[in-house]
Amino acid sequence: MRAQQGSELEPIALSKLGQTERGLIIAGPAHPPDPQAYCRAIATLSRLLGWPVLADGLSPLRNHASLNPHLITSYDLLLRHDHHAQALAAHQVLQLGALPTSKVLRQWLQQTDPLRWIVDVRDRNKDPLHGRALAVPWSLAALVAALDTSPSESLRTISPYGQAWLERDASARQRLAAQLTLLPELFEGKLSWQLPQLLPPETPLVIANSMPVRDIEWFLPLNDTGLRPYCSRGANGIDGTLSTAMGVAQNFGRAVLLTGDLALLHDSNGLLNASQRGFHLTILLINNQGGGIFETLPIAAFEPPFEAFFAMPQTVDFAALAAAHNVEYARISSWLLLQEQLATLPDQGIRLLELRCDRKFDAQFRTSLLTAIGDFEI
Ligand SMILES: Cc1ncc(C[n+]2csc(CCOP(=O)(O)OP(=O)(O)O)c2C)c(N)n1
Repeated sequence: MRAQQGSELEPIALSKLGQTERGLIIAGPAHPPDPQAYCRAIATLSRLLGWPVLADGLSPLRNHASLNPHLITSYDLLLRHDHHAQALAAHQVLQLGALPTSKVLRQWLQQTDPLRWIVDVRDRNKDPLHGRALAVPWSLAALVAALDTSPSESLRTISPYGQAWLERDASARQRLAAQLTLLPELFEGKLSWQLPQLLPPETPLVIANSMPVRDIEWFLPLNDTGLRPYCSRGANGIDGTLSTAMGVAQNFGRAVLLTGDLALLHDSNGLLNASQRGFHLTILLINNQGGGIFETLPIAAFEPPFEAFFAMPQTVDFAALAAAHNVEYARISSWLLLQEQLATLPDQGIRLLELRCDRKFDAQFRTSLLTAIGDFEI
């Protein structure tokens, strides 16, 4: 079934949607002009259907958590385990926009094959999984209005299936917090977990591809800071990252960029004339000396050629790079120092804050953490 732009939802779709308690809403990346209205609309959908909401790290939902009591953030960590994956299998999914990055989520959807309604006003192929998907080229507001006025729909309480998700998610989030709270190491994942506590409210946050976008999905906790996440997923390129952040900072007057070293260097000419800009940008540089993402590939066990040809460590002196462009620089060697630096953002100028991280330690720690968090019985 393909619903037509501007038409009523086809009766078959409207009557089938919500005809199961084993239903899920998946909210992917979104940059709505009014994030609160967007989060409220999804909260209404969740209540109308009685379904919980898997909230991507690139969705505003996580950062307006009190508007919706049915948000799930640990889906990737839970679905790594067969007993959760089976118990939580869905019959129907309402997918808002593109899918989140999580490979685990995508594989689980492929294996369990729920009927999916993909709500996206853009007219293009929206299902990279090529599964049982129905295109709904409607705005979120139109969908809410259609479901809200349908006589067959009334406000529901969250389903027992939804409760099962919420309980497991709460346990996983607690276990994650217990692991990360006192961790002294500058672990890359802890940065994503801590950012809402560290940044001023409503900070626009540009997130680079590679591990930053994944760490945000795995670790960014529910919060009410109104943080505004941006990421150019596109073809997942690491090109143009700094210039994109400059554009976001220009738009909002200030922004923070979370980036790896190779992504920053790919676009380091974005710093040209940086000191003359009328906005502020703080660059949070995770310098783990190369592409940490490749540490999880089988090739990482083969040395040579792993370091030289895959990880590609670089030896750039970032303090000197910053000085060359008249950019403020600070090396961040502790969480306390980072907290002090981020408590308030300057109005103007570019700042480069360098966290030197241990690529191999972080990759191993991340892998064991991601497995351990969902490793519990309910
Ligand atoms: C334009 C472009 N070139 C190459 C790649 C392949 N690639 C994906 S991730 C990555 C490494 C990124 O390293 P870094 O920015 O330091 O982040 P980390 O992996 O350490 O998180 C590369 C080269 C890409 N995605 N885009």
